[in-house]
Amino acid sequence: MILELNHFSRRFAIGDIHGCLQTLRALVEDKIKLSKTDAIILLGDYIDRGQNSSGTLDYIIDLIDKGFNIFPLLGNHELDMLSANSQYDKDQLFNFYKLHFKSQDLLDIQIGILPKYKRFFESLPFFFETENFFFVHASFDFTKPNPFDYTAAMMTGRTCKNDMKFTSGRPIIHGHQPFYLSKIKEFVAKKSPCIALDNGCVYNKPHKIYDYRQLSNLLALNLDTYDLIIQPNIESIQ
Ligand SMILES: [Mn+2]
Repeated sequence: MILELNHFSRRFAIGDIHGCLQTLRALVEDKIKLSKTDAIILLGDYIDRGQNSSGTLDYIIDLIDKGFNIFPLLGNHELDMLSANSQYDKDQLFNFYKLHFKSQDLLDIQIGILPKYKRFFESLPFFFETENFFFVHASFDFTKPNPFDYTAAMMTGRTCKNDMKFTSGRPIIHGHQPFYLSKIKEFVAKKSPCIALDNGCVYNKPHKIYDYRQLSNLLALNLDTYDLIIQPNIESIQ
C-alpha cells in the first residue's frame, strides 16, 4: 500500500509492542510528544506475551479516532489470531491464548475475537511503500516473482534483504525479530538498507534464548533525523 508522509511535520516508526501499553504511552507521549501534524508507522505485533493486549489496541484505535496520524501494519501475531479464530472452537481458542500469550482479553469464549479488534486486524495492510522507505513487519522475499504479493515473508521472514531493483534504494524498516540494542544502533548509524526496530520490548526478565539486559526497550526511529528514541520497558512498575 502506497502512503504519502511528506506533508507531515515529523515521521516515526515504532517496533513490536506486544501488549506493553505503559511503555508505548511513555514513548508516544513523553518521548516523542506526538502532535496531530506528526505521523507514526507501527510495524505490527501489538498483542500477545505482554500484560495488556486489549489496552494496547484500545490506545492505538483511540489515537486514530482522535485524529492522530497513526498507520499500523499487520504483524504475524494479529494474522495468527485471525486464522486461529476461523479454525478452532472458540473455547479452545480462548484457552490457548490465555495459556500461551496472556491475550484472552481480546477474546470472548463464545464468539472468539471481539468485533472491535477483529475489524481492526482485518483493516491492517501487509506493508507500506512511502516516498523514502518501505515498512513491513518482517521482510520481503525478493527471490519470488512478485515479492510484494508474497505475504509469508512479510509476516515471518527471518532475514531481511533489500533489492534495489524493487525498492529503488529505499531502506526497509521492519520488526518481528528482536535484535540487541547495540546492533540496532549500528543499523541506524550506517543507514543500513534494512533497519530492524524490534528490541524485544516485552522481554524484561531472564530468557532462555535472549540476554534480556540488551533487550526490553520499545524503540522509535525518527525517519528524518535517524535519531533512535529509546523507551525502556516500564510495565512492571504499573
Ligand atoms: Mn512478529
